Amino acid sequence: MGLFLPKNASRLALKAARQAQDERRGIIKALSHGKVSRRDLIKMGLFTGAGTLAAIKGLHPLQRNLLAQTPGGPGIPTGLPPSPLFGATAFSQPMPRFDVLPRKPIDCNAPLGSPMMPFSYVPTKEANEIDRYNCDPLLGGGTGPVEGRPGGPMWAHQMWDRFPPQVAVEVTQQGNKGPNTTYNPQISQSQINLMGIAPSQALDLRFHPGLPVQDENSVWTFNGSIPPKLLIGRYGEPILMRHHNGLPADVTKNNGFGRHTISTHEHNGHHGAENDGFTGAFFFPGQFYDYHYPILLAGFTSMNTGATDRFASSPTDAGGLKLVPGDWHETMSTHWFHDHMFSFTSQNVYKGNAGMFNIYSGLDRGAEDINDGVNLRLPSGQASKTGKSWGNLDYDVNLMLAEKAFDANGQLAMDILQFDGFIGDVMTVNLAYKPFMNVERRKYRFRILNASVSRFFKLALANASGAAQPIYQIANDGNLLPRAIKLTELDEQGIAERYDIVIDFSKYSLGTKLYFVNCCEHQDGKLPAKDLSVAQALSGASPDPCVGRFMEFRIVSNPYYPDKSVVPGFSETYPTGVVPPTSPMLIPNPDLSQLPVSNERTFEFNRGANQTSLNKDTSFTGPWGISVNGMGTLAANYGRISAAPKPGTREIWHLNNGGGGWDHPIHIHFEEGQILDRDGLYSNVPLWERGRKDVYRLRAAGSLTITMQFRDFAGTYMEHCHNTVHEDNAMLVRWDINGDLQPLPSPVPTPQGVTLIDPDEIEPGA
Ligand SMILES: [Cu+2]
Repeated sequence: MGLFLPKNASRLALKAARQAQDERRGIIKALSHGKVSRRDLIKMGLFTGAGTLAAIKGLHPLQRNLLAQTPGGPGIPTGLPPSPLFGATAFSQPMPRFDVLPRKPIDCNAPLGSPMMPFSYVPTKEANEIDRYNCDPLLGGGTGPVEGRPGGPMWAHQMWDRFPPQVAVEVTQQGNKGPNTTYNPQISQSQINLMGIAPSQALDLRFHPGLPVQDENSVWTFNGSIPPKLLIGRYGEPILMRHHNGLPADVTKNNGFGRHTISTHEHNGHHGAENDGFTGAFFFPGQFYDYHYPILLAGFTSMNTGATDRFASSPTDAGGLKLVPGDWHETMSTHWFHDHMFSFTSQNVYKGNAGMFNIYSGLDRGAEDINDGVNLRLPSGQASKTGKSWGNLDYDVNLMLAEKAFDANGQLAMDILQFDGFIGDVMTVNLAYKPFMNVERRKYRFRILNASVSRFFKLALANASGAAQPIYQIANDGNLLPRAIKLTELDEQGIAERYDIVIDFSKYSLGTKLYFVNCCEHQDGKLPAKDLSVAQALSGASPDPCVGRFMEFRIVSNPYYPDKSVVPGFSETYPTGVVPPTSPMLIPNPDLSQLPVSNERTFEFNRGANQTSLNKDTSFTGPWGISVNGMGTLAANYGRISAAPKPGTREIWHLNNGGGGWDHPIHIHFEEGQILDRDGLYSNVPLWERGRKDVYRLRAAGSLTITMQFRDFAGTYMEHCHNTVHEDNAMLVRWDINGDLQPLPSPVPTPQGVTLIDPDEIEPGA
């Protein structure tokens, strides 16, 4: 295994690995506490100029003396001791469903203390810089604005008056504050019984009942608890999510990784840039940031502006449809939100800053028994049984995949010196180590998120004898596909990609067990080493501890009520991997063919980046970088504008992998794109990538061409690798939409307020 010694490694090898880990701890601590920078480490000779760790004994995880002792032969590097499991076994704990964040009605004109004003400070269009808080001496003392959003009109909520918040959600980023006593999965009692976790029981923050409870600063999650949090929203009902930073003011209180400043990205919301979690718009302990999510169909300023199309709609509480403006072909469903702190995203997301966001629409309304000619009736639950006309979660299940690593005490651990990518050795689903899930004999929808730092997954569903079972993929990233596709295994799933699938458990008899199997083997964090067959993955031969079964389905019950869900294109008789032309549509792609292409840009993702900026606040040096339009490969500087598409236009972007030794899942914020070719050919684009996307896996030495429109909102957005270690070191560019106005300023946040400075570079051709 690349980063982890196998469990059967010799005692000598394990001891040496632990020793090396201890020796690394000092430097990791200094780096993580900001006492030294990566730049300093290069000067000290601990890193090579390219930013990789120099091979110094005790520092390099891939020490030569360990290599020789590694079972598996020479050439397979190793380093970290395997995570202890304290006897915890696979499939011995039930899988927790997500914990749904409470929603409260809000009227921002209501006075403080009134029922329609659930916050202690009234949300404002421009950042609240009037109300002040006393900054902790560790944050420099003095006072700062209670809201950490950059001030002034440039960072005011766009279209605030047109789309005033109707729903308030309040959440706090914090360490483990003790057991969760407010767990609410918002599923029916029958499903709670089936799940086997009583919400009334106080849930300790640990990855398995047999594993240690996490220390306060080992994990930093939403509301300082597990299960992970789910935000529920629907089109045309603006949400104000107030995110409090409740992390320690003392930057050294992080148990070795994680930065106490945060910026929250709603991936991939069609929102104003002030709500996009810009990497440089982070906020400090003691502050909050108001994120305004109006939840609008892209194109709402130019298409279907009168809201006359029933397909462009949102479910009402009464079971009807509220028509909304915009293009219904842009309807989105499965999102997630996570930290985007400049150069600390990987650590913060890994530490727990990740939640999911289900967006409901007339098409995808989460009530399978409402037949109004618009609702696709995907598996979810029934309004007539639950009284909920939208957003039923009984048979619509969020799954967050992320592998972790633990130190000798069982506390969450991360090696932040792995600049090629960090992979863990303990598989979790919804932050639970290899859980099981009891299911009924009926159709279920699963919204599968890869929330890893650097690991790709490749999922198959296997029965107890190892035979692959059919899966119906219905969505890719946030978007329902044009047509469902029957598969026996999914494609590789890059970091941040979401695959929504349907599994039909009705064809299995009671007592059957099925398994999710990961077939993607990693040896390091650069790229998948190989894709295994299901049989190979199940054989136990892979040195990667995250290959093989990681989740067990137990078919334990007949349907609680008859399954009324519909999956267009669902047919047992369809062959695998094809879409018959007669197959009914889910959501056809938006038609861009009539729009002229106003610009083409090329982004090449490379190693060996230069940093041209001297601004320590906005720039970061690392081995990874991006070359724009054939110019030099540059390391991240969020004060540099690399592209500036004109509002209302369509562009073509070429995304090229500059090397064969790594893969990059490239994420472009704000707009959904369509893939025009892979390696030059549309025929190379698999069926499941022919919908809309927001993460694009390049594959080793691969390239693809995409097209997007830029519309409705303006501001400063990003494009980056979503291997978040690559992103942090420093594979990220900023792009702006700003019409003909002058270049937008860059924020430089401090606890005492945010300074706006001029962008220090504009790339030629931007
Ligand atoms: Cu990458």
